Amino acid sequence: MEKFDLVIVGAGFAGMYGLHKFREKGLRVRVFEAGTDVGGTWYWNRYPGARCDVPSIEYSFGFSDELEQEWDWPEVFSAQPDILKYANHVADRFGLREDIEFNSRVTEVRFVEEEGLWEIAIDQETRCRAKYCVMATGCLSVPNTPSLEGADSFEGQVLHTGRWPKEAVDLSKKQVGVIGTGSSGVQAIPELAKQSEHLFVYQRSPVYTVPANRKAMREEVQAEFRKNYRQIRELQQLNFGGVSNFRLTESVKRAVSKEKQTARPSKILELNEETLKQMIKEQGLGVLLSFTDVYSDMRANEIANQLFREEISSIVKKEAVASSLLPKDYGLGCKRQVLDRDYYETFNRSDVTLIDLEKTPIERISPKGIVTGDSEQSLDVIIYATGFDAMTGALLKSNIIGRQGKTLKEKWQFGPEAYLGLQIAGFPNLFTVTGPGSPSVLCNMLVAIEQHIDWIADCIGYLDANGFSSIEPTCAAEQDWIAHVNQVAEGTMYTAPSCNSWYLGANIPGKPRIFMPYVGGFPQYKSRCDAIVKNHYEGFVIS
Ligand code: NA7
Repeated sequence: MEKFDLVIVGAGFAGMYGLHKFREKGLRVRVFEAGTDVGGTWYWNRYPGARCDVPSIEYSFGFSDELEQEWDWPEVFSAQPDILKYANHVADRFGLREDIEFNSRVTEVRFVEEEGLWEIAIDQETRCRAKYCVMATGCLSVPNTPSLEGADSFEGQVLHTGRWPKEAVDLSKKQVGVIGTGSSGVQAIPELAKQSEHLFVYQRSPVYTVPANRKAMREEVQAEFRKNYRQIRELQQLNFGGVSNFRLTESVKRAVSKEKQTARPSKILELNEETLKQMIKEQGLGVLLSFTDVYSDMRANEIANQLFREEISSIVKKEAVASSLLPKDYGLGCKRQVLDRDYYETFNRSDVTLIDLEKTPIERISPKGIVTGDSEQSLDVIIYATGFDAMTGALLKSNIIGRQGKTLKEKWQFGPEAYLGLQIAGFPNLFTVTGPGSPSVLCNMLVAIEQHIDWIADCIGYLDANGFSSIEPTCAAEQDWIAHVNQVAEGTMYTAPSCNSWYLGANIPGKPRIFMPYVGGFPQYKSRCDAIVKNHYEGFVIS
């Protein structure tokens, strides 16, 4: 059986950077990836309209000056094909593919206690062993396909946004149904409407979405970024969500230097309705997201929600459709913010029909289409834009078995228990990248990934340099950390009783309702990780 120093599961951005970093440290590394190429999220999510909701400059690696200097982004917010191109460039530039096995799904990760090694099974056949195992399996990588009665009987084509085919999908002259109006649905719907003969949108919960920045990257802006990358990366480290807001910072500086300019008010409760409406008119709906009290004060939240609803009602021409599109049962800030391009305008098209599942739920899928209430809609294609088993899905699906044969599924039956989202008690030398309990999805993922990989690399370096063979957290440290994660999430919009989000696991029937990411902010999290190291890996058992 082949033996490595370290195995990485997944060749998305976390696995790619991990491979580069651990190899640099002199380790013999092997990566296993289920897809046929690198890119993770950006490999699988090829649906029309797929795009990143973090600016291109921020959503890029900061570990290599050369990489930064040689890469240009065509748009301020990147589309999926451009991010995938970047991932491929990184793989080529750093010669990553030679240590990645593609088409290789990890089906079991078992700790062989007598040997102190991890044994990794690929496609239930080949096995290899490694001292360290790094799960770089992503936070949103296991698609959620709801079990709807009769789903298998459908005779047309079935697609999922999170598993979109590589080959072109021809929707022209097709009656297409799309289920789901989260980020993926909202991004895809305007494009699907253009491509299909008629689009039927099956909406269970309306969404709060604001127009995305659609600007092309100007040469002088790219040049400014290129000159200031070090400062950008430093600012990212200091920002709550791992974004530098570099140009914003510059323009704020310029604004402040002009004596007459005053800083933008930070609280919605400080402004009257007329002023707010004027601000929306001038700066767009997104301005509502910039007030801090919208996320912490229910009154402020409802003012923003109401202004949002009024604005949408003015875009959507048919009153009944507008009314269905307005979220009423939960507030802004509960779910991950969605950005769109012409989402609401799409519902003014005559070839788009909204089916409000709150009024007429899906009864079943028939061989010919979707049955809601008494009516059956004939369809050629059904597209599931129904999200993911987030944060824990991919880890649990990998069948991880720790000390004394205890499975991760058993350990996490009441919700994920991990220390810093990096390690799990009972699973020595196994690391999770952006695992539950870390800022992960509440942070710029690339910043979160680099911090985790660097931390793991330093940790392994420390173990190897000092002749230690194993590290794992204590149960007490794990419990304390989880208590802290819950405590900082309490009282935020994320955990409001009316909120049902994938952050809470609420999108998957039977999944324990627990707020999974760390909401205390990236800088606070990072300084905690660093302090723990300084304190001789406080909370970990090293042997
Ligand atoms: P999301 O945000 O989980 O959205 C999934 C959508 O699918 C949402 O509208 C769900 O309605 C809907 N859904 C889920 N199950 C069903 C069933 N059974 N029937 C009808 N509708 C259903 O996933 P996305 O892929 O859009 O986005 C995930 C993240 O990826 C996003 O936040 C970005 O970070 C990138 P619900 O709201 O649960 O009522």
